[in-house]
Amino acid sequence: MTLNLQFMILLKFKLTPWFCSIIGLLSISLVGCNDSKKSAQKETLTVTNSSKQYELWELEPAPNRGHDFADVKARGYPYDEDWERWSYAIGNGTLGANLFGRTDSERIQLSEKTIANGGCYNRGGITNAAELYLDFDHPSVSDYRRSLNLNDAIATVSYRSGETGYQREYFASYPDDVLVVRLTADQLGGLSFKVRPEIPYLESKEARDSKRATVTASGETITLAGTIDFFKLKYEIQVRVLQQGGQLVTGSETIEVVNADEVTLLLAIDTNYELNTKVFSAEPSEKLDASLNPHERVSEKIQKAVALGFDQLKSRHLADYRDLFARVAVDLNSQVSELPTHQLLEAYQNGQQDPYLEELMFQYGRYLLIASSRETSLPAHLQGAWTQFEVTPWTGGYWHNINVQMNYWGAMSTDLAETFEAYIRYFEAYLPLAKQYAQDYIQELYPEQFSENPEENGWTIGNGANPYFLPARSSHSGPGTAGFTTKMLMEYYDFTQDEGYLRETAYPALVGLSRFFAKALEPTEDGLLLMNNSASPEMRHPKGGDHYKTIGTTFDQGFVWENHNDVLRAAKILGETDPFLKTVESQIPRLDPILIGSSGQIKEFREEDAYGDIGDPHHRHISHLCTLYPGTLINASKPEWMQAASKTLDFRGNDTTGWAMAHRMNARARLKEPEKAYEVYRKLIEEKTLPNLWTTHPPFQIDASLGLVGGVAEMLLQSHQGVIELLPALPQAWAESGSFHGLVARGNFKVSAQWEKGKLDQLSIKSRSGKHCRLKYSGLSTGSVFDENGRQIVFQANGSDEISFPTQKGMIYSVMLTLR
Ligand code: FUC
Repeated sequence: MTLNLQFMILLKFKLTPWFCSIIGLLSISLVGCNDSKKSAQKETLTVTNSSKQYELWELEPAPNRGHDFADVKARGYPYDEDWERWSYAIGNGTLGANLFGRTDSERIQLSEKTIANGGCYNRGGITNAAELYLDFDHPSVSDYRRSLNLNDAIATVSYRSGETGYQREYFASYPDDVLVVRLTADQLGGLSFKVRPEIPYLESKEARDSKRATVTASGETITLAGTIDFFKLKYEIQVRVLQQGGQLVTGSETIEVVNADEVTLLLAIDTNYELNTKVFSAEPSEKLDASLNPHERVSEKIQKAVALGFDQLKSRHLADYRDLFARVAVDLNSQVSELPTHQLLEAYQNGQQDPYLEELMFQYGRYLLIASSRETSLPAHLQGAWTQFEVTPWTGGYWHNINVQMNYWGAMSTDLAETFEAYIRYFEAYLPLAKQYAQDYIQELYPEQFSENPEENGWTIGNGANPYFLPARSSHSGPGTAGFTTKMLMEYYDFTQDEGYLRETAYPALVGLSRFFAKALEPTEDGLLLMNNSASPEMRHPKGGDHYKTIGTTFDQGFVWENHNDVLRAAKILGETDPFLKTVESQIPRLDPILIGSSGQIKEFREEDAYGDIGDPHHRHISHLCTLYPGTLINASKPEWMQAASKTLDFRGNDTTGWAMAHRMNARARLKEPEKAYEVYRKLIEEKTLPNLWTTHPPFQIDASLGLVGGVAEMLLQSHQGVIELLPALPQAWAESGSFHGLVARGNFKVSAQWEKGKLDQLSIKSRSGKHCRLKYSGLSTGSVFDENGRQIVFQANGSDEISFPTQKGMIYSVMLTLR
């Protein structure tokens, strides 16, 4: 375990003797505030990480009935139900694979984030890279089991056919950028199968999606080389077959393994895509470097992997992955289930309260985030890192009116900030074009505000981006969409406290956006500043029809408020004194971002009176509550807004799509409504979760799976108001006892806690950046604080529930709260 949880704060609340006996460890005599160092150490309880195993597993292979073309009209795409519901996804941020675990013909469906055709909007969309079949021809087997282990990011298959036992292991290595499949049999010479790749969708009906490809086998290698016309994309996939014992029979497109003892398959993918500004700004046919051939890069990856060999590949994969995954544990007092995953889900859907599944979904979300977004990859897209579609719904792109942000809602708080670096790289690459869009916008609409110095017009973006395309505006999501994006950039700083990043990336991004906003806001007669071309994402006119465009929606005004305030905060940290900051300061009081309507609701539109006057009252988006979550404008210091937000959520209801439930869950957690947060979490699992635990919009989208990670964390720990609040939204269902380990609070504090009967009884905090620590929990100020050397720390109390004290980087502090 890599957790650094040696340091802790031990809290003892107003424990009654019966409570002490229940929690056993605390049944020793309680110490007073002035007790000695020795007593403090003696009483300090060690919070350790649990090593609970999280696994998806089944006793049957995934079915593979292929695409259903019958209802293409209704859905708009052929539906590969078995892929979506039953296959297991592995990935390394760049390459993704869906595993079926079959014994007749195993299907490994491959994805790579830059393999794109014209897509549904003629501006690029990811498409299925290839299918790799392993023909075993084992039609009847026994003792079958397939699994996806989340602790190790390794999938397995095992079964018996005749006299022989077979095993497979699959993983997608980030350090070595290869997919590895290891096949063994318990009898020497027992392994015979054919490796047979297929390039799907070569017969596209649409010219924009057309592609050409060849499959050639030679010696131990099969090479798939293709071109997709739309972006003149070149891609290559190599499969290397390494066998021990037996022999290989190489055909023109296949390799047959005959009577081997064991086999390792290595697979690498690459394309001529390079993430840079040109890939967004150039014409489709000019975006990529035609002289670049991925062949060299793929061959190099394979050669390196061959040189390392299976054992090293596996240990390098495990070291890389475990370092991320094992940082956080959440125990909701559950037992590892003995049911295959689909039965576990069915039992839950039938009303069984099983905290194991609730933990599993949380850890699965963290797994999927690591598998779909890494430091050097593109960000996680609408389907994470996976697609089997020829034309992926919504291009499988980066939807900026909530979806791409939601992908990272759990990244910082569950100590996976590295995964967000993918978005930072992406942002830096598209920023020059986003600046051009701001210039165009201001020049066209506010020529009097236009500045000859391009930096002074800032930047802006629209909604539906992808690795090749950045939209300037959206027909249904207002300019606040860019503020939704900078919120993520600021959060990365708030959690990591990386000042270099704040200075070089986040602050310029925030200032740039505030500059754009400052020019685009229109003064009203009553002295307000309102955003024109404003929309509340995807809301339509009262009687249906077109998207509703107006002035000053809560979404747009709210994100201007958030960005303007974050700029000032960042400037203060960095000691920036740009005179433009005065403009920002003067605009904030004129934004009037929150209005309460006659139904007691947070208005979505200024012209709305009662709830539901405009648009769909049960719309999936709750854009007018984005300043509650992920923003901070609606917070506990404004109880009337909190109440109105709660009412608004009640009106909106939970009958909605997958990701929309995840937003409601986070919003309810922020409102400190534990039962309502839990209710919608349950509903997301019951109604929008598939047997492979992917969540669905529908269709399958990754956002809810990743958004719920943030939701669970938000129920256990909050820090958006400058104070670390413990167990702010702990529902009855989790209250009996439980713990979390390694969640991160803003200020870069690593926090672990344990509770019993709804009350905190252990808390450990490591200060990773040496910032001032503010803690909040009922009765906290009657306690004492000790550092890791047992030295008592003087803290300041703010009322009975809040304390604050300076910390030293790397130091651990313990607080003891005593019986009085
Ligand atoms: C947003 C949502 C849709 C869908 C799409 C990909 O625009 O409103 O429901 O999730 O993104």
